[in-house]
This record gives sequence, structure tokens and C-alpha cells, in this order.
Amino acid sequence: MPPSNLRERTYKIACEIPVFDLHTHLVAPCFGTLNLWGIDEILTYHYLIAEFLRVRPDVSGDDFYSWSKSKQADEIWVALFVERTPVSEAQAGVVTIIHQLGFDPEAVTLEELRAHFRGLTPEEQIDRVLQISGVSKVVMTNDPKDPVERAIWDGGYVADPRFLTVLRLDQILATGNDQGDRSVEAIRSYLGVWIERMKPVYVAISLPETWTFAEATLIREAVLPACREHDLPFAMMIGVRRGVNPSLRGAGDGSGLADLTQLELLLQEHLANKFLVTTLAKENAHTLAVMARKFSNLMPFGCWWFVNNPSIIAEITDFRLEMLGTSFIPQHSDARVLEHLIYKWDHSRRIISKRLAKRYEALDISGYAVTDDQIRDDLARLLHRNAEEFLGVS
Ligand code: HDL
Ligand code: ZN
Repeated sequence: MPPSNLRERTYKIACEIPVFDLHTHLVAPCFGTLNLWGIDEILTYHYLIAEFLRVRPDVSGDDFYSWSKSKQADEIWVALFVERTPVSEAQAGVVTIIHQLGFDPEAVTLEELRAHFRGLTPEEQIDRVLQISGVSKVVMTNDPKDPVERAIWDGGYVADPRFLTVLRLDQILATGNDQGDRSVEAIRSYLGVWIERMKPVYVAISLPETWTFAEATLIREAVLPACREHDLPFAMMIGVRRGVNPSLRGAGDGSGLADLTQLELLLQEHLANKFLVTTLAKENAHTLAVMARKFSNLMPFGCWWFVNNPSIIAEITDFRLEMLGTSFIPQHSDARVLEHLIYKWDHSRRIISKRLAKRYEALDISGYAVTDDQIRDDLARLLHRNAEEFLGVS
């Protein structure tokens, strides 16, 4: 029988390894109000809004969004944390945050939590949350077409080495440059300007499951040449169905099964580019792992959004380890609210270390006993080194 302490050893070491968080919606302090933090933002996470509206069918999306942020948080607190056991992953995440901030999640009141956060500054909370969560680098999602964010880029951006930039293309490819020009030349030039200004570590886009290679003219003729010119990976997040229920606004997006042969055609045409890919459908994650065995310039990353749940993270991590060894990036937080880093990485460290320990147990049965140094090296690859090396950052 393999030593029962393999899981404990692996989890203990995982807790010591700093995380490079490859994709988040968090921002550096200079972005001001775009930095979402504190209990009201935690409670009004769009994951919880969707779950609230399920248990309160008397409330429409329009009703909910007509309420103040404070009333939204009040109502979610009562419905999902007082009147019900918080068993969903998003609910359990709030409990983890509250607990790791030093409160009794069964006894604390919403007012006590609000009073706690009122006593903090954003900078203090950023320092504290990064320390609690063990995250050393946070990769942002930056969009020069967002008017609020653009104002900061046009005056007031202050680089913070803990927060790395990413040029996000969804709006740029959909609406064109600042003059609305969507030609290949205009997009190629616009990307050059913003890559120079933002110094991103990669360029990213989300795509619907209906995305096709044949229609991807801007990606093939503007984006990928620009990425090659600047030696930047291209991150594709495939399978989102935007606005399946528009009344839910940010909570209204759904998931779809993509035809990944379209990605295969792109990889075959652009062997000199580096691709970071994550998918929204669980089945697509398996196909992507197989594809990564065929293309070494393809780096599968994370368990995105609707597959960022313990049961699915476990399954996806299992088959990635079985097919790719430690040559992939198992997770990103997708944090939207600063304190999300606490629960998303607490939960993911537990799951990833448990799945890796299962592989060690299989080795042990064959007479191969891993050392702590090997465990440390494997977890360093998975939690930060693979990302750093693929991006070319240290
Ligand atoms: O497109 C994306 O980057 C997604 O992560 C969306 O922002 C989504 O709303 C989200 O936050 N998922 O976790
Ligand atoms: Zn995201």
C-alpha cells in the first residue's frame, strides 16, 4: 500500500509554493474603482447573482439590478447564507474567504463584516489577500476599449510589478480601432500601439463554441502575426455563449461544446505561434489535452468558469496529468473580486495536490517513491514555472 502521508506531504508543499495566476479580472491599485474588493462585492459576484435568482423566482433580473449594491448584498446574504446551507462552490468560496479573514462563518453578521472592511484601505487589502492566498503574480485582463480603463491608460497608469498586463481583444475585434475601423491593417496597427503601451505578457480573446477557422480572418491575418512579431502567446478561451439570458447581465452567459478541429487548423497554420487555450465545456478539455500531445506550442491552462468546480477540476487535472505529465498549467483563478484569490487558490491547491498525490501513489505501487524535492519541483512547474517559462517572464 502506498504511504498514506503522500497526500499530506503533497498538500503541505503546495501551500508553500507561490502561485502565478495566469488569468484574472483584478487590477493594479492605480485602476481605482475597477478594483473590486470587500464583502458587498464578494456577495454580488455574478456567480452568486445567478444562484440567488434561482431561489428567488419572485425577483427578476431587472428587479435585482434596480437595487443598490448594498441591498443586492443584503438579499443574497439572507437567501444564500442565512436561509440555506452554502453548499455551492461559489457559496462555499464566500465561507472560505470569511473563515480565512479570521471570522466564524456560522456566527458573523453581515454588518460585522462590513465594519471590518470599512477599516481597511485597498492597498492594505491587496497586500493581505496576496499574502493569505500565496499568489505572487496576478495577470490582469486589460481592454483599451473600456472607457473607464482607457482613462487610466491615458493618464494615471502606474505599473505594479505584482500585476501583469494582458491585451484583451474581444471588443477590439468586434468594434475595431478607436475610429471603428475593423480592417486587418487597422487592427494590426492598433495591436502594435497597445502592445507597445501596455507591455502585455500575452494577448487574449474569448470565443463562442461556433467559432470557425475559416471566419477567423482578423485572428489569422492580424493577431497572430502581431503576436509573433512581439513574441507573445495568444490565449484563446473557447466555448462561451454570451447573453443566453440577457436580463441576468454579467450572470447571463452560458457554455457550449466547441468543434476543436477549428483550433487544430489554426495550430497547423501557425506553428511558430505560442497558444494558451482553455475551454468552457468539460469534454473540450479532454480533446484539448490530446491536442496538446500533438502540438508542443499549445499550452492548456486552467479550469475555466463553469468547469472551475472541485469535481470537474479533479477530473480535468487527472487526465491532464495522465496525458501531459506536468507540462500544463492546471489552474487560473478568474478572480473578479480581490478576495476571490483566497478561496479559489485554497480550493485549487487542495484539489491539484490531491490529484498529483494520486499519481505519486500509482508510482509508489511500482516501487517508485517520490522525494519531497521532486514534489516541490513538480508543484513549482504546475503553480508558476510553466506559466513563467511559456510567457518568458521570471
Ligand atoms: O471572458 C472571461 O474572461 C470570463 O472569465 C468572464 O469574465 C466570466 O464572466 C467570468 O468571470 N468567469 O469566471
Ligand atoms: Zn475571465
